[in-house]
Amino acid sequence: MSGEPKPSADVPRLNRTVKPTATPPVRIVHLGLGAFHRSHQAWYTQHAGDAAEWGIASFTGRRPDAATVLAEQDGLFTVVERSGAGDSFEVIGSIVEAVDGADVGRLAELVAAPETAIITLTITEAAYAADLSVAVQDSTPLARLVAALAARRTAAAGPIAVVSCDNLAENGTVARHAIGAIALAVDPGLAAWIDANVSFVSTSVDRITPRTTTADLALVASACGYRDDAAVVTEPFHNWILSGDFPAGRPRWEDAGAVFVDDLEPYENRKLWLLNGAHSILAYAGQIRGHSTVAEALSDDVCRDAVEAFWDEAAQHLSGDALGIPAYRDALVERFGNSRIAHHLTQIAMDGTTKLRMRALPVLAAERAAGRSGDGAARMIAAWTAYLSSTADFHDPLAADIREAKTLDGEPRTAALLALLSPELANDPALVAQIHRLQDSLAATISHA
Ligand code: CS2
Repeated sequence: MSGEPKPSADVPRLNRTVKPTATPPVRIVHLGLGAFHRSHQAWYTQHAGDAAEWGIASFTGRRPDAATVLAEQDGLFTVVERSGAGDSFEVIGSIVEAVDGADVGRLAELVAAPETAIITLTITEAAYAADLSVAVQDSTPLARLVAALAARRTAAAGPIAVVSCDNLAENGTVARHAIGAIALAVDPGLAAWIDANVSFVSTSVDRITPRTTTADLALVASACGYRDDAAVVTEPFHNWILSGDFPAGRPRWEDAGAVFVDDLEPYENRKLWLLNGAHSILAYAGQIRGHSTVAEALSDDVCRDAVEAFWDEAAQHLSGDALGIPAYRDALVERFGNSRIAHHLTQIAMDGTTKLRMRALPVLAAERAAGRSGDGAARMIAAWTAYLSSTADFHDPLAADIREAKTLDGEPRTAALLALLSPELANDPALVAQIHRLQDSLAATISHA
C-alpha cells in the first residue's frame, strides 16, 4: 500500500463485529499474504459452495505489516471489483488468521494439524530459485515450509497438498524440486516422507491486482462506511486452472469458476506468454517511452505493435481450438485497456531475470527451432536491456550482476545482460547482435517519438 490511509475518525474499522461474518475453521495454510492472495485464492475460497468448512491461515513473507493490519480487522477485507463501468464491493471472510511469516512456531503448529489439508503459495517467482544454502540459513518461505512439513511428519498428520500459485511454468514441479532439495539437505528421511505424502499441485492463476493506493482506501471508507486498510482493487475477470491431487480434500473452488484439468501446460503457456509476456513488453518498452501504466502503454502504437508481434509468434506454439487464442487476445486487449485500474509498470518491471526466462525464452527458442527469427520475443528481451540501461532504479534478484554488466557498453553489455537470462543466449553472437539491434531500433523509435 502506498502511503498512510487518511484518518477517518467518523467511520469504524472493519472487523467481524462491524460486519458479522462466519468464521470457518482453518484447513488451508497460505504463504505470501499479499494483494493477489486476497483477490484470488481468498476470493475463490469464499465463493466455494462449502466455504463454511474452509478457513485460511495466511502468513506474510518478508514483513509482518499485512498480517498486523489484517489481524486488527479479524482477517476481513474488501474486494473492490473495478470494471470500466464502475466499482462493486464485497467483504471477504475466508482468511480467519493472519500471521507474521517469521512466526515459524505457529506455521509448524498449523501445518502439523490433521485438519489442515492444503498449503497454497504466492511467494513470487524469484523465491523458488533461491540458492539452497541461502534458503536453509536465511529461513526463506520454502525453508520455513520444509520445517513445518517436518512437524507434520512427526505428528503423523497424513498427506497434504502444496498448491503453487506463482507465475511459473510447471509451478508444482518447481515447488516439488525446491522443497525436495531443501528437505534433503536437512534430513533425507524427511525428503522421503515428503515424496510419499505431499502432493504438488500445479496451477495457472490470473487476476490483475495492482497495489492498493491511499485513494482506494479512502474510496472504500466513503462507499462502505468502514475503514479497511487491507482492501484490494481488482478486475472483474478471474481465472484458476489446477492440475493435481488433493489427498486431504479441497474446497469446491469449481463453484467459483476454477477448472481442474489433467494437462495444465497449454493453459499455463497461454497465460504466461500472452498475458504476462505482453505485460513485460509493456513494462519495459512502455517505461522507456515515458508511460507509467499498462493502459497508457497499450494505447501507444509502438508498444501495442510489439505486443501483437509477440502474440503472433507465441500463438504459433499454442495449439488446439480449445485454447480460443483469438478470443483470449481480444479479452486481454480489453483487460489491459481498463484505464480505471492503474496498473503501474514499475510493479511489473520487477524481477525481470526470473520473469523473462518464463515469458520470452520459450517462445524465442520455439521460433528459432522453426527456422524463424523470433524477433517478437527477442524484442521483449531488447526492451528489458534498454530499460535497464535507462535507469538505476530497478529491482531484481540479480541486481548486483546487472550493475556489473552495466559497467560495459554496446554489444558486450547486451551479451552480459543476456547471460543473466541464459548463458546459451550470450554465447550465440548472432542472437546477441539481433537483440542489440532491436534495442537500438527501439531506442531510435523512442527518440523520434
Ligand atoms: C504481472 C502479473 O507483475 C507481473 O509480472 O505480469 O502480476 C499479472 O498482473 C498477473 O499474473 C495477472 O494475473
